[in-house]
Amino acid sequence: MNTPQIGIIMGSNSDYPVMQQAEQFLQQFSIPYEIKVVSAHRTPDLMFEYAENARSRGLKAIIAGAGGAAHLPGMVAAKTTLPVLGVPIPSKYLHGEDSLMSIVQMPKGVPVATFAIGEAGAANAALFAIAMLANNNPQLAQKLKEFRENQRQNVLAMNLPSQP
Ligand code: RP5
Repeated sequence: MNTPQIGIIMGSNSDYPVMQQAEQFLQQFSIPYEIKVVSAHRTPDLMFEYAENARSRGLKAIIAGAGGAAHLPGMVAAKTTLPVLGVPIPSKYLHGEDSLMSIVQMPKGVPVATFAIGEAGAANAALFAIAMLANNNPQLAQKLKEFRENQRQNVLAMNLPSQP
């Protein structure tokens, strides 16, 4: 059994369509991961337990997505010294700007690496976690390089309707 290296958590299953982007990248790069709903305000004891035990269980980083008053990434970061990568989830009335402000404005001393609102943020959080793991894994670093090269080729092959 592969020990999970990255934990993906989110405040609600309604966050999953966004956080799935992170999951897909971890799958694509064959990173052992775990994924679950952990709510800061609805399951605070579970959140503390998760954060406190994350390092001893072998996780190397936690990707945490939350929306609204999005305190999950910050509270998890308060209870672990693992890198915490925060993904602001788009919210109904403030469209995720509330989530972004909640996650990005961590007071000095307890960092949360904050990504873009929504799918791009979730995808980039996973790619960032993969880049961290790649520091000690040359094979993974090579895969990441190939991924970037594919993207480069895709852009070079792009044509516009009015382009000669
Ligand atoms: C947050 O509240 C979650 O992260 C989610 O983005 C938001 C709404 O949750 P639900 O009402 O959909 O469960 O805790």
